[in-house]
Amino acid sequence: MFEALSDKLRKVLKDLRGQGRLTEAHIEAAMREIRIALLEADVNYQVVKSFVDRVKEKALGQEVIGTLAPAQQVVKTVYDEMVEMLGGTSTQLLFTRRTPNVVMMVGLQGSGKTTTTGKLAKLLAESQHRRPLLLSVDVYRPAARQQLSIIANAIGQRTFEAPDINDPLELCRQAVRECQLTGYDTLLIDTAGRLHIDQELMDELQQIKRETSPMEILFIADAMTGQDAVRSAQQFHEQVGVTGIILTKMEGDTRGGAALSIKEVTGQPIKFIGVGERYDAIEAFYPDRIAQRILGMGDVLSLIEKVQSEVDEDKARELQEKLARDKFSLEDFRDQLRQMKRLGSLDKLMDMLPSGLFGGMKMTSEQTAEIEQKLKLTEAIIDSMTPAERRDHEILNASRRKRIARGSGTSVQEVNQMVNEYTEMRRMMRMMTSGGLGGMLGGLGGGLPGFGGGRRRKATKRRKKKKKH
Ligand SMILES: Nc1nc2c(ncn2[C@@H]2O[C@H](COP(=O)(O)OP(=O)(O)O)[C@@H](O)[C@H]2O)c(=O)[nH]1
Ligand SMILES: [Mg+2]
Repeated sequence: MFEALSDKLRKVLKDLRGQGRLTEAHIEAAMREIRIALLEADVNYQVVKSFVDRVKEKALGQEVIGTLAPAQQVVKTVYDEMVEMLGGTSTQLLFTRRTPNVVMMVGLQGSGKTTTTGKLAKLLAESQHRRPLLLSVDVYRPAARQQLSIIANAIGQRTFEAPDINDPLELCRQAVRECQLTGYDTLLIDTAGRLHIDQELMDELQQIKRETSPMEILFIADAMTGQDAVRSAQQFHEQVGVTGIILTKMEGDTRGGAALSIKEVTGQPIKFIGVGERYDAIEAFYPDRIAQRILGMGDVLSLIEKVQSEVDEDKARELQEKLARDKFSLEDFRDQLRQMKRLGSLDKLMDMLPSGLFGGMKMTSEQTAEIEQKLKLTEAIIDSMTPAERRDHEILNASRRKRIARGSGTSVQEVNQMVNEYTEMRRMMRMMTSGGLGGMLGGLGGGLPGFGGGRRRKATKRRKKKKKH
């Protein structure tokens, strides 16, 4: 997917990052290349134009904010705008409590409607606890209904069968009734396709829509047909009104023109992509992940890789167990601090986080410097403890604290504060032990001494909110 475009864009952005000082001319040149790369990827001309205009305006207009280098800012702008171009946030199928919720699959012949109906049924049944009934109203081709039955069989789902009925509307009526009688909560209707758009088909789809009041009308398009897919999506949308798009055969589409244009042209989001002939080859569509894939968002990905390679898996598991059993000692805490230091400066670490993470939490360089100073103090204090003290902070009485303060060149007050923050952090970390990387980063951004309590709580809350989506 997107190989050609990805190669080109990565090169442009790498060159940009290689510039010592970024001038307007550099940005202009980069934008020219990005424009060509997008057009070569078969992205709609208007979409390319507005994309390049937006990036250029932001890249040229922006001041140097915070700690991002100018080239990084341009990369980030390209990324942000690409996420927008792909649809912004990911979009789930909408379901209500009505029985059944109807999902209509529409599109041209050969686009993948029947296959995708099966894939979607499997996905909904297996990962969203829905009970789907499948219905083919493609009464024009004898093999069409049989094809859906075979697929349904293969995925362990049921089709509504009424071989004697050849009227699509009557089939819909009966299938809806069947759902109501037997408790299927989702009716997936695989509609007939044509090689080209014709009015007869559009009329039929409108009638089915009126008859079944679908929650979702999904336009299925073959991604490999590029701008043809975009054009027919637009026409179907005008005539029938679609609520979302599924692009099939994405795994074979090296250019990506349809994926990059269809949302902006039709206004409707891509909800899923088909990535193979198998019935599990369907994925929810996440604009941010796709943009990262295209741009090789090294920044984000390398951060994750870095964290993963530096933090030995076994050690992480051991740590989790300790946290769970409330055995996270000052010794472990110091290990954590050292591990963090190996990841690089806090500044660099924060830079690598995408703006979406933590709701765009950004620190000024003074703040990071302050935290880094504090981390150094913390390490010095722990260094001045005896192994027994590091294993069990409860034995830290007044005279021990005094000795530690002297040894680390700090004050008793600073030692007290550090110990308090450590116990508070222990409590916090216990609450997010199951967080994996998120928990780890949460620990980084939220649980560390040096952040005020208010900020810490806010960061945690924001992350929780994100998870719900
Ligand atoms: N490689 C690949 N093939 C697909 C995908 N989705 C559908 N197909 C194939 O496309 C062809 C047409 O699919 P079908 O569901 O019959 O299209 P319909 O005419 O719209 O119902 C079949 O050979 C499918 O196996 C996909 O995501 N990837
Ligand atoms: Mg079909």
